[in-house]
Amino acid sequence: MKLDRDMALELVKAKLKKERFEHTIRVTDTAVKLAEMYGADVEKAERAAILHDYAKYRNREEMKRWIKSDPRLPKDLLHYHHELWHGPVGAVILEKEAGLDDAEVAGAIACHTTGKANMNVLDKVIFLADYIEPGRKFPGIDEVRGTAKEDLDKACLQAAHNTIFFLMSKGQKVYPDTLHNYNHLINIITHK
Ligand code: DGI
Ligand code: FE
Ligand code: FE
Repeated sequence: MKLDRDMALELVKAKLKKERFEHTIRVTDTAVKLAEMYGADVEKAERAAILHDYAKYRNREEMKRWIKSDPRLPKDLLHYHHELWHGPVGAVILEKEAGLDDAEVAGAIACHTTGKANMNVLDKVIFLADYIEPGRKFPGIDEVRGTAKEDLDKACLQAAHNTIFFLMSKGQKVYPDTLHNYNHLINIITHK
């Protein structure tokens, strides 16, 4: 079974609350624009954006079971905030439950919350679209939106920086991939 655009929309509409579905549509519009600007596969960006929060409202115990049982899911997730689980778990259950058979789309969904070192252009588009979609009101967001028009790496770096800053200000743990993403983007930008 191939998961086409309309099927993907139906699928998430059934799983998400109204506001979350509206966020998903805004992320999708933003991701398509970014993909066109930065040369990512537009259809894959659209599909990944539609599906990125598919597992957002999954039962926490169920997600825990997936993390424990699926060899592809990093076990260290269990030691970090459950908010981080819906991306990696979503990627796996979309393959098992919904016939998603595109590793690049699944990969972008998996890392959309934290980022990771060495993201490809599709990963970056989804990571950034989720951060800058027009409904977001984070501190410093307008600067990131401006940068997103000029430099994808720099905009991702600003988003990662802001998220780490926010987590530290609240005394929260930072997941290693969140830091790996930040460090990797610093390297890219200093060598440009
Ligand atoms: O699912 P969304 O709400 O659309 O957005 P998201 O998937 O980016 O999740 C957002 C939350 O994830 C936000 O509250 C910040 C948080 N987050 C991102 N990186 C980390 C993190 N939380 C912790 N505890 N650690 C991280 O490294
Ligand atoms: Fe998310
Ligand atoms: Fe999201």
